[in-house]
Amino acid sequence: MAESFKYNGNKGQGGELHQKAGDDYPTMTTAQGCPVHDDQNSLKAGTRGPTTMEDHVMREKIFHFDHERIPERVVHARGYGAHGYFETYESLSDITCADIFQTKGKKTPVFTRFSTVAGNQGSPDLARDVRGFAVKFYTQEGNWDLVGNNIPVFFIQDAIKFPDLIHSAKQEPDRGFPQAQTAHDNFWDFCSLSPESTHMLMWAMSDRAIPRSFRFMEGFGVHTFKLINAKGEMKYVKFHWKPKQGLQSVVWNEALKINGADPDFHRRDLWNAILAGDFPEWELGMQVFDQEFADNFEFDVLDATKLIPEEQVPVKIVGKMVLNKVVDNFFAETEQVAFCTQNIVPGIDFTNDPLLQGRNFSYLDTQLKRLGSTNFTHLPINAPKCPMRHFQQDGHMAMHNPKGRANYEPNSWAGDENNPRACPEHGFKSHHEEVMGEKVRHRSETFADHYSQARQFYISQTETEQMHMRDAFAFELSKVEHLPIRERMVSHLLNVDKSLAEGVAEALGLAEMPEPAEAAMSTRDDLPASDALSILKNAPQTFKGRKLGILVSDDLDGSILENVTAALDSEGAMYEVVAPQIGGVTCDKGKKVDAQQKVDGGPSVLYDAVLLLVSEKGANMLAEKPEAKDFVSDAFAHNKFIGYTQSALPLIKATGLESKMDDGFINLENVSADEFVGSLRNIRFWQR
Ligand code: HDE
Repeated sequence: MAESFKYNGNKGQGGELHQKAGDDYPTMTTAQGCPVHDDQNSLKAGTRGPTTMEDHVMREKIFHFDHERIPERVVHARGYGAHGYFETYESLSDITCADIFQTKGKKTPVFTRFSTVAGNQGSPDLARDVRGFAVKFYTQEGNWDLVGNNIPVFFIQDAIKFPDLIHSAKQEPDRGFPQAQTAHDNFWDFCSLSPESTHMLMWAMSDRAIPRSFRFMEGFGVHTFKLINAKGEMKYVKFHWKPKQGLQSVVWNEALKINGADPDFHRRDLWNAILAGDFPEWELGMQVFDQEFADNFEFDVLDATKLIPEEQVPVKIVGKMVLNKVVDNFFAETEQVAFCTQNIVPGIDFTNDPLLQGRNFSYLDTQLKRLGSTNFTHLPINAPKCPMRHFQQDGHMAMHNPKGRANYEPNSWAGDENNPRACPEHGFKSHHEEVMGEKVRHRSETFADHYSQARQFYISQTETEQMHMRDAFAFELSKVEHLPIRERMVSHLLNVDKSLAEGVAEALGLAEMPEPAEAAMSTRDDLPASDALSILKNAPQTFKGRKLGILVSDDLDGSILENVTAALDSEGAMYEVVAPQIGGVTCDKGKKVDAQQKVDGGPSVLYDAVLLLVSEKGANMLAEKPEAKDFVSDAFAHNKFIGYTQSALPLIKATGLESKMDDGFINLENVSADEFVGSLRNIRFWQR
């Protein structure tokens, strides 16, 4: 007798016992649980006859397939999520009664989704774009969603402009392109007509918009929020995420090539790091300030196009987030997760930032469209992990259906677990704030300075970063076909920094310099540089979590390979062997070396640094291969460190770089493997 098998997929009532389909496979069933005997042939009248209507197996299979897609997110469609936890460093009970911040060492589960903004779901990861950084904390007093970005300011000051901003950034409506890029007329038309976007444009044209990976970027709550303590006292707060891995970006030419070589570069990176046990961590920081600071600050703290420099209000580190588990199912978790800015918990509250207020409407609304039912909160990824009792009921796909008679309030059916009441002591209380004023459609005068912080951001960058920004503006505007838009944009840049504007104008070949844009307020030149705004000034000084690409051939020097890989292991770094053929090579000691990539599938843009470990014969052979020459010349052009041995010189020569070999080329015959890995801690050789 065949042994019985317990089907462990959809758990129906009463359990399902089917006979096992084979030693290793359970029996396939329909969604109704009916065992299927053949799912590769439809039911036909005769082997060559028409398919019958009664084929419930086929009809159900195709019906379900036809409805697999749900609307993608209108923005942030392309994203990648992971699970983890947040750990509180110290009790913050003096400033907030939020459950997660009460006890030192408390761990709260989280789900985090990173995303690009403009591209559709299948767009490449390395688009020049803002990155979403959304965290759902499953706290003991409800879900708190900190739905942030990797840039601390935003393009617009009022939510009513959001549909216009996004329409302008996404594909143009007549032609349906370009995809996942802002280098087109509509975007720059909108921005150049909305001077409030200038500060954010500085960030978007900086290296922040082409991060090396999600693991190497900061996150920001952007808006000013409120913290409320048990006594009802209020402080303002801005939230920051600081990657313990350090900050790192790629260069633009590299980004373009990564998009071709591996459009999933960022999601693959996160997946691989977590599976390798190299769990990425971010520390949560708070800039906490009071009403007096807000009243005296140069800008309005309700204006999301402004930040507060860390030098003015230091970031207090309050805990860390560790992402340590990839999803089991992309759709169920990453796609169905529904972030809502209005998911807030006692101890945290909103401010009147008009962008935040609009977001509070938009997120709930969009989830209904996307997930199709008010019951999206019943999906495991969205459901709170604390008790949840209310009288909301029914609706499509209701999964949370309490027993009992009480479904209204007030009622007199006491003593029932499913008969909750509001709790005056512990319930969420909005911070009391006096609000009065005329009903107006006016932008506050305090929001009027659009250029001063843009200038502050620019002067805070290193020369290399400033050059990247000039190039980015020039690249994007070069794709704008309508010349007045280019000029209008340069006229705004003139209000930010003259040399930036001139550099961009020159790269665009503008015949004449336009007049500076008319400004509601003139640019302040008294705001000092803020080092915290630069990536390179805060370089990580570690190669941990980074990856070396090792280009090999037969007869490579096996002892160097062994020493370098051992040094990388002790640094906590990764490597991949790139060989002329995927079967790998044999080293000079006769040992087999496995390859993870074939040279045309593993270009150097996928690595943080490269090592050319080839025999002379191998170098001569690779010198004939364009993809091997690109491996070297791209690494050079992208300011990467290039390790080599004398025998690699024929390949280097073939790329024309022999006369340009600088200190970024490191000869492994002259330095130890540890010293080589030590140099890699500088990440890039920017002097080049
Ligand atoms: Fe969003 N935004 N947003 N946004 N946003 C969405 O919600 C919206 C803004 C951000 O991984 C949508 O579930 C408005 C700022 C992230 O699932 C939508 C305004 C910041 C994500 C929406 C903004 C963000 C979204 C689309 C102007 C940084 C992805 C799908 C007032 C602080 C979350 C969805 C995820 C997603 C509306 C501006 C961050 C339509 C109206 C500022 C990280 O509701």
